[in-house]
Amino acid sequence: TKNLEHGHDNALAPPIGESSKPGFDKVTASTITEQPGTAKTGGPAQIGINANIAPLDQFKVDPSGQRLTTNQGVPVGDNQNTLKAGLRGPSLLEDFILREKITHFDHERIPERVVHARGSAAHGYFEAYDALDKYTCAAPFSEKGKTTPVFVRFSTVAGERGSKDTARDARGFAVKFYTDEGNWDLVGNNIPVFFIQDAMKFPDLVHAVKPEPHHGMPQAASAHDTFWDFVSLMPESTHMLMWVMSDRGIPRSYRMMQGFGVHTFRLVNNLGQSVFCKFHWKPLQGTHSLVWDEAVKISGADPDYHRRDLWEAIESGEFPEWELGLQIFTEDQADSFSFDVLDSTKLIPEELIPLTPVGRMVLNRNPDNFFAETEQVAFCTAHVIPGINFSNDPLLAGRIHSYSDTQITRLGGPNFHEIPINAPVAAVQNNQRDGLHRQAVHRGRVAYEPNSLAGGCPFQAGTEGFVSFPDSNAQDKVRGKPEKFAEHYAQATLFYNSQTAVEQAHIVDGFRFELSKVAVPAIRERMLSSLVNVSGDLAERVAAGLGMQVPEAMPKAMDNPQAPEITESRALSLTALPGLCGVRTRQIAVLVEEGVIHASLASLHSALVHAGAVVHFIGPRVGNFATDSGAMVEADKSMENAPGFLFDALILPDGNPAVQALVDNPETMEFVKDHFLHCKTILALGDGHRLLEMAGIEADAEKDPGILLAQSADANAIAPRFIDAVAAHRHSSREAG
Ligand code: HDE
Repeated sequence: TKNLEHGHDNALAPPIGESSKPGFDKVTASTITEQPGTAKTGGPAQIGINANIAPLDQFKVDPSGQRLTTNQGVPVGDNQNTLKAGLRGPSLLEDFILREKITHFDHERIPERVVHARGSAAHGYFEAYDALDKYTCAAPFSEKGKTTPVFVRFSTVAGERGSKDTARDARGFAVKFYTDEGNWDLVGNNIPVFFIQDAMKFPDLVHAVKPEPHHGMPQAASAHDTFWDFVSLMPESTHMLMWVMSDRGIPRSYRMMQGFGVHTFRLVNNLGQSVFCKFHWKPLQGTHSLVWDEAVKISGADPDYHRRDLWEAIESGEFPEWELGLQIFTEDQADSFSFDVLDSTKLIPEELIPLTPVGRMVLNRNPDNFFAETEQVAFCTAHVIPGINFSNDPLLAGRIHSYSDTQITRLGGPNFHEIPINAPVAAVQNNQRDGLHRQAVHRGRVAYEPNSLAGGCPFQAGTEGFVSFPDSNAQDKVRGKPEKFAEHYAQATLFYNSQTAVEQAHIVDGFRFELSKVAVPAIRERMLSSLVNVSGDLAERVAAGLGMQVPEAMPKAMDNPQAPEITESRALSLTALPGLCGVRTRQIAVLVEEGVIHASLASLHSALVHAGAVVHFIGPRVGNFATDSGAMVEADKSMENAPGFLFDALILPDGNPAVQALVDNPETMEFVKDHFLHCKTILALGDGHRLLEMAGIEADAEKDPGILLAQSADANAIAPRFIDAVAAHRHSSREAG
């Protein structure tokens, strides 16, 4: 079973009664309420069992102890040799075994997603803190403690399926809730705003950012002419550009990103009353990012960096967790804002509408099969359930069409909802029939409604069915935009002004790098003229980095916009969410060589593992090294196969012969220097100080709390300080000067 395979007794089920929310009552059972015996579930949900497991289990294939067969179940005796007319004779057309095998192989690939092709996913559950029936009748929020199974896929946007994980890009954050009222997909990003206001522009945006069509370059990168040509002509994209050029564009981990539904949605309660709502996921692990040099290097050494991180965390039982918060607001409030809530290039500052925490999501199980689950999962913004409605955001409108449409090509027909990962836990009953790859075997002769021959079944659900909120809005048909959509800069400025000095410097670096890759000077200049409208400081610094003069500001679409409500918002800085997980899952490199002092490494190892960090011994090669005590320490990675920038922190060991051997190894200095350059914590023990000195790194605890020195004898005492320093993620004071 999956349990045994992963070695975790609790890998399948949500941990009963565990909650990060103080004062939150213990949950005693899944409250998923499917009907007994539905085709999909085969029975009622069991206590503590993620209700999406049993249905998927029906389709799992386990070859252990089984003989090889063709797809028709015919046993295959020889899987090595083609059928031939004589040993040296021609192969025979008759060989149906060869032909079936090759034919299947020839068709193994399906089209990749036109955007968000590169991604990784996991199973888990959502648990409601409280009943939210005041605002919505949506199933996941119907009872305190209710759990709803989820499948979540994270992705980059621009790169192709095999592209690197650490590209500068927005990240997809798509959540499929398998609720007892049908599937609800919250298809969000790690950035709360978008590049464009209207779906009409989406194909243009994507064509501009994807590899240029004549030569197919660059891969998974926005740093090229067509992207900047387009966005510099679309000032509405400026706010989103600020986010993507910031550290949000290079997350440390999928587990350390926020998620946002982006659009304004509607919640509707049982009385038919509605409020507006924005969805926010906040990671318990904190929001953390890479630095650009690190991201570039990682993309070479480990293009699967984020995929591996998510997989390993879940395999090791470190289940990533997010809190769902809602910004709930009325139409009157919406009307009073200086921006339009139907404009997806704008966010609602949390100072205006604070978040209401409504539940938590835990990812506790890796997929069994990447293709069957992660590749074939089909998210769709049209997948809503009673209690969740759309707003009139014109970007959302296009999405409601696009997602199910794109699956018809990608998944080969209109029956993709029957693929196990997409099938709802709630029973499906309707008169839709046939089509490519139909799995269901519908009984009877009735596939129409009204009917008398089947007793009128399936019957309309009436008031229990999905009701679209009767948004009264009778106006003339028009192609155009509401007035406030014409204001393009206030929130870009708000974002810039809300960042720390280091974050601002990274935004400058992001723009400078990307624009330096733009070959046409007029595009660089046009973009700079747009940045002048965001911040004079930003424009000057980017211009200086490009060796250009700051041009005249780009004329604005709106001369006298309503003044913004606030000029700074703390929540927009990554530092606002430092996380609650300390060093859990942080990757620590400990350099080893023949003769390292064993005792200090052993005590640090035990303190770090106890705190939840993942410790790797790294040598010039993998394998065993004898320590001073005669005990062996095994290097599980080498400096060649796992360069320094893949780790969160570094320990330099004590022991003269070991340090001398490390000095003599040509890769050591780069390993140490990258940790320093990327503002990571380094602890040097005893003789290991020499390695720091050789790398030109000065230890000054006042100036840089990320460089620690200790003698071997003090390893125990230094451990808590080291752990605190690693938990700080990065020591940016080093970068500042
Ligand atoms: Fe998507 N988007 N999108 N998008 N999007 C797709 O659907 C689209 C937008 C997002 O892990 C596609 O199944 C249009 C905003 C995610 O499988 C496609 C518009 C946001 C994923 C599509 C947008 C997103 C997609 C490609 C503007 C954040 C990956 C393959 C009108 C709120 C889901 C697919 C997964 C995927 C269309 C804009 C998020 C083509 C037309 C805004 C996370 O249907």
